[in-house]
Amino acid sequence: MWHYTLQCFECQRESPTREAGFRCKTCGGLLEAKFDLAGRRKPSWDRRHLSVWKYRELLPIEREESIISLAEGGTGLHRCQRLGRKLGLRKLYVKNEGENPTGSFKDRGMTVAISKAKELGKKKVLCASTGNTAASLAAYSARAGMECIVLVPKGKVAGGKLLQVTMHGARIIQVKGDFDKAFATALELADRRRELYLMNSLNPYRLEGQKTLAFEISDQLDSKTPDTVILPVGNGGNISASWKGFTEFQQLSITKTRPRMIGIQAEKAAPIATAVKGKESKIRPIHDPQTIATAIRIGSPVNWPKVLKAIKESKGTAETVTDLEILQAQRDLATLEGIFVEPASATSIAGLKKLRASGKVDPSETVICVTTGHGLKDPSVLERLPKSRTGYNLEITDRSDLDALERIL
Ligand code: AN7
Repeated sequence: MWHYTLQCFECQRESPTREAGFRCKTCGGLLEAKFDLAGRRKPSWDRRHLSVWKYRELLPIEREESIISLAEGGTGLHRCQRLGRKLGLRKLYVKNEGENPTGSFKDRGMTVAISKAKELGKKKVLCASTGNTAASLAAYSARAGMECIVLVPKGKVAGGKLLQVTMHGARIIQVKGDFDKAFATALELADRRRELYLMNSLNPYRLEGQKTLAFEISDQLDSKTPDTVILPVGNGGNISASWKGFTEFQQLSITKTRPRMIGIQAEKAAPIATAVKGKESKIRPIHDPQTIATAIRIGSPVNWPKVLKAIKESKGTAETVTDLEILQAQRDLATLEGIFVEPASATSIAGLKKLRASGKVDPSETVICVTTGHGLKDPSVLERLPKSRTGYNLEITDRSDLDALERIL
């Protein structure tokens, strides 16, 4: 590990790296790990296999024995020619984060944050979640032998995620209301009971793990920078961590330029996209957000200052998509490319389609859509599929039934 400090994202004041808490003690701003990269060269990591821990010099873990891992990262960057043709793009790639151990990108951050929790001597971890953070934390805390408590919005978490949390032995508290209520409760709890270590994306160590998404994309493209990276946005941890990753690779002269970052939100859960489109410098939280993409059903995203800065600095933008557009994009990716993602992940594809139609993405661009979670997470989508896709019901009793079946095929 190279030397780093924890700094306030707003006032730049340094916090001690042990017992820093999750907000700047002076101004209440978000915290961020800063590696001093001036004069540094790229480490000799080319022969290590692609994974989160390939980049351990740039991860804030002091001792290798602290690392708790389930083999995260190293996900595929898939060239998508058939879908690209449909969307009018020559160079479209999907970085499929559903290939992580618990089926979502959250594992990148969780392996680092749980390793940090171990280094800090924590025994009990806590998070609020729309599902994937909870599933990931439940798995990693089991692996670390820690107690785990998750708060989720009651009745609004996809079935696969609930199954994961339960299977890994975490305690689930179902909170009436939406994610924002569950998060406020978790914050309060962590404040009252200091032995509970908060693992939401306010935790700067999680974002350090998540920045490896950008490192991997750069490595998989042989240090060529894509023009545009499109991600789903909920709390905004992933898009801001990815931007930090692209920035660090540029500082190390591994890449020459940085891509444009584009965030996609569901139409009725879009505080960030609304602020970006309105050129506002603050977001306005949304009351009672709605979308079929339950993973990103978030009205008051905690990382919004980092997201607005990433989008602005990168000359990117944000877009919204409807539930119908999300479901269509989910099916397009599955049928044209064999990649099955959950609805929240399909927003990156749905958003790209809209941005192509409005001319905000050009046919010659190299575009990466990040798909953040596996399709099996949310089996409830089956009920939303058109009848023509769910198959025929036939009773085969004699030859004439078989003849009828043959005629259909
Ligand atoms: C599949 O699990 O917030 O913008 O509590 O599960 O970094 O929040 C999940 C978020 C995108 C948004 N795609 O990422 C949680 C949670 C999927 C997700 C996001 C989430 P951020």
